[in-house]
Amino acid sequence: MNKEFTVALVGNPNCGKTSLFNVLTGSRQHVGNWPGVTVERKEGFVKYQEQNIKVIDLPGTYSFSASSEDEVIAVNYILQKRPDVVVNVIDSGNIERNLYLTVQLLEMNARVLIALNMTDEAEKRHIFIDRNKLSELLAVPVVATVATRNSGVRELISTSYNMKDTLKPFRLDYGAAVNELLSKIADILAAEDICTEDAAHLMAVKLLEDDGYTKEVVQLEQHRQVKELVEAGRSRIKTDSGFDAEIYLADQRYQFINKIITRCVRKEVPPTEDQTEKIDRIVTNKWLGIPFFFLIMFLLYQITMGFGNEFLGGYVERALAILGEYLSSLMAKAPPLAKSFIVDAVIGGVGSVLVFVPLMLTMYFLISFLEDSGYMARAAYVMDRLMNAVGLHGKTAVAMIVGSGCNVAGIMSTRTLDTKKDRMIGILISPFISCSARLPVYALFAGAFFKDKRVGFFPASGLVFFSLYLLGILVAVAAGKILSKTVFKQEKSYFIMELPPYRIPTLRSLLIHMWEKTESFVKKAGTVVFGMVVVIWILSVFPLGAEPGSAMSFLGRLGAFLAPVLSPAGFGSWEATVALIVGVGAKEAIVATFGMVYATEADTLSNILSLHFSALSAYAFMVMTLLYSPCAATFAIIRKETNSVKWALFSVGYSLLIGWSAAVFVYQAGKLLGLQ
Ligand SMILES: Nc1nc2c(ncn2[C@@H]2O[C@H](COP(=O)(O)OP(=O)(O)OP(=O)(O)O)[C@@H](O)[C@H]2O)c(=O)[nH]1
Ligand SMILES: [Mg+2]
Repeated sequence: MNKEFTVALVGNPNCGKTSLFNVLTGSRQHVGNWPGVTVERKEGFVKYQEQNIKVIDLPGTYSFSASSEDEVIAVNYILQKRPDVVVNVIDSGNIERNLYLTVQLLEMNARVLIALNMTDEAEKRHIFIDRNKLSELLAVPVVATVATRNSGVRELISTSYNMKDTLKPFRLDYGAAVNELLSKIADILAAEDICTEDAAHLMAVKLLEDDGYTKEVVQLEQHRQVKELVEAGRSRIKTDSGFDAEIYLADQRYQFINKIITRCVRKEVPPTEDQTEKIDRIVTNKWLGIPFFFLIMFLLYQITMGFGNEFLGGYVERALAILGEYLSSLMAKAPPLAKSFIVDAVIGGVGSVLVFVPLMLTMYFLISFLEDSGYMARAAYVMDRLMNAVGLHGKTAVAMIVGSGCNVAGIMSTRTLDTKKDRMIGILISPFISCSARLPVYALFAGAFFKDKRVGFFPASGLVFFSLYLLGILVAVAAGKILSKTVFKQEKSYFIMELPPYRIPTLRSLLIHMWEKTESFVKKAGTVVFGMVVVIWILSVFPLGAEPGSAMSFLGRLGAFLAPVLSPAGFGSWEATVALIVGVGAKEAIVATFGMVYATEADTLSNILSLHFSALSAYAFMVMTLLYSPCAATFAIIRKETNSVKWALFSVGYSLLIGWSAAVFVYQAGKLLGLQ
């Protein structure tokens, strides 16, 4: 069998790598119109002439000076794994900046193929690139692509495959003296196996630039001879050119790029201001930006609740009720235990979670729209000011927005943060963000207590959602502020986020994203949540002799034992206690647990809940659900990303404390104010 042929997609953030990866391999990886969507390496396959070609999607990077975790993943892969072909994806509208990475790829002897992506957009902006000329000047093949329209993609793969035997070395001319010095350093790096022969030249350039990441990779401190050469070289450049070496080298690189650009790019300046700038004058406006962001999130929750849950969800609820009745009539003569399993655990437990599928569909459709249109990047940009005011890094805002889908994704997105301090804070505060798995809990209670109530034009339930979302952000920001003043004291780092042009999302990509997320919600309900429901169902029917599902069952006794702790928050019943315990596994399971312990054939769950809670204690319960503990999946990712069980446990401990205190505060303050 032939050795596997590997093609890696490499390029600046947000240039369309994942879009190309998806059309090439038929995958459904997350695509979004903001830099930093992909933070992990992904693999897929494409068949070409009976050969399976492995395609690798990587996080975006601007250069080989990786500073954040996601960039390190990309750069390490290219340096160490040596894919057969590097497909350098370029955003044609920003070719100058994108070529900066290209030059470095060429300097490390990678077998480069350029994919000039987004040519549609470039043309709309009157930017025309002569790709034959570009190919000639850089001596690499160039293919024009439009990933979103699947154009040029076959050519991309056939060209990659057919260039497997050609590789021409590339050397940028930095001036005779520097060239000589670079060869000298590179020779030692290769001879002493400090890095691979191919990477040696680029590493030498980067060392002269005093690049921190490269110094770490080649362990410069341990190689005296190289270190001395580098230091001597840097001071020589300084004396000869009058500039620091990094400035001199970057300048040479840009001069080279500019020469290329003048020969193969034609820009006709568009006569009018483009759409993006017009929209941004309002959306990123100093005064209007933040209110606009909150308005968007407010509307998001209104639509999710009003249209998704109450309108669409109503149909699903009725359909499931009919199915439930049918199943229980089928089971009428079955043994009581079997009947209880079907009615309580399956229909009551898992069924009560599935009612929220329309809510998920709506919410993810809207979130995808915000991501794909380019608004997400603006949200981070405007929130940066707010974040900075409390000493947090602006990109933390991305974690907060992504986290409102799922906290695990939010935590993963902190990989784009540059310093360890910012990253740790981002990770530790992400679990406070109200994720979509909490929505079913809010929706259940809102259905019981705030249904059909309106505040002005808006459904009260939507306001409840929004208030919890705001509370999540508030607590996250406050916790971040405290952590940055106490545990993680360090100097401030700066936020740079490129604002991509607005793009009209393709319906296909919105539907795929919406479906992917909802599918995983349904799968989770059928597996993890179902598993938990089975366990608590067993605990609820034993010991034999005690009435199943009563306070005397094992489950009831466990709940009753811990319930007094929760009494000050207004929900000290064994059922609520058990639900919260189970919810540590997955927040949706809170709904499933109520569905199971309160299951009856006669009445809806909402109606039964209104017998056990007041509107005030229901709200306190929602606050608790929001804040009290990261779920099991979030715990696991905190452990993995911080590489420490201690920090993961810390996050559980401090959020339990915060969640409990907040719930007690809400309930007690509410009572004092005479609320019920
Ligand atoms: N008009 C147009 N849009 C494109 C094209 N390719 C990608 N896009 C859009 O560009 C945005 C970024 O696409 P991604 O595939 O997520 O980019 P990426 O390079 O993987 O980004 P990161 O993972 O953040 O580095 C998305 O909104 C895509 O829909 C293209 O050829 N034309
Ligand atoms: Mg990507």
